Amino acid sequence: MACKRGALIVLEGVDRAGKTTQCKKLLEALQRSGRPAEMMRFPDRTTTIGKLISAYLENKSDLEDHTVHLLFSANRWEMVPLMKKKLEQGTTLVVDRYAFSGVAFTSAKPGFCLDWCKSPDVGLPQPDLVMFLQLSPSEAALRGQFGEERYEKSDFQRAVQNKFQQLMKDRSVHWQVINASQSVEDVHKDIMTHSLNAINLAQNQALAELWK
Ligand code: Z5A
Repeated sequence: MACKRGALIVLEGVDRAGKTTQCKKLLEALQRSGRPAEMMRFPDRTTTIGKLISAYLENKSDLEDHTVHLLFSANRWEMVPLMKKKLEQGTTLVVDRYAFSGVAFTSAKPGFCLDWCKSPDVGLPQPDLVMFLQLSPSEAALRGQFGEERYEKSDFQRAVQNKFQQLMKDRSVHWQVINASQSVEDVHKDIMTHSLNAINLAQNQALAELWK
């Protein structure tokens, strides 16, 4: 490796757990401390595939369930060359949702198993750290009503939470559960500590492939 690589850091969690708030704070803190860092989010709604996904989430179009699952995965794969380039250049990537959301949301639908849902994402860049922002449904409710998008319903979100719990049993992924019911600042402190450790460790490790 010509230079020390950046770390791939993912934030996952249920609706309103604070993922976007914390990704932005982590990005700012890393940049302030002089560490090269950029943020990405999935779905990335700016691409052609992302626009199809966005219309589906906004209930402006209907897509068959397998089809939309594969589109979410394709939306990650289309970013892989850029992700690898940035990581190799030493830039840490802070990512708002990744393949774990893909699997948790689709496998919460009737007729889908975890293994089928994981298969299109096998081989994606393996995150160095996945922080799961844990928040109970009652605490999430205090943060406002659900929006208008397709998956924003409490029964479905509970099923998604169960699927995340199943995914977190997999020791091949470096999971860290974060108590997201703390104040924004306290959550940030926890996230910063774990992220700095991951950045230090990643520097001397090759990037692995997810679920391989
Ligand atoms: N999806 C999928 O099906 N398959 C896939 O492969 C992928 C995704 C990648 C994308 O939504 C949808 O696509 C998502 C999963 C599915 N569906 N759902 N539901 P999105 O990415 O566009 O939006 P989101 O991820 O659903 O956002 P969110 O979960 O609603 O929010 P968040 O990012 O976790 O939280 P936030 O926006 O940072 O904060 C929410 C509110 O809480 C806000 O008012 C904050 O000011 C407040 N907040 C944040 N932190 C705190 C603390 N600590 N205390 C008090 N209040 C707080």
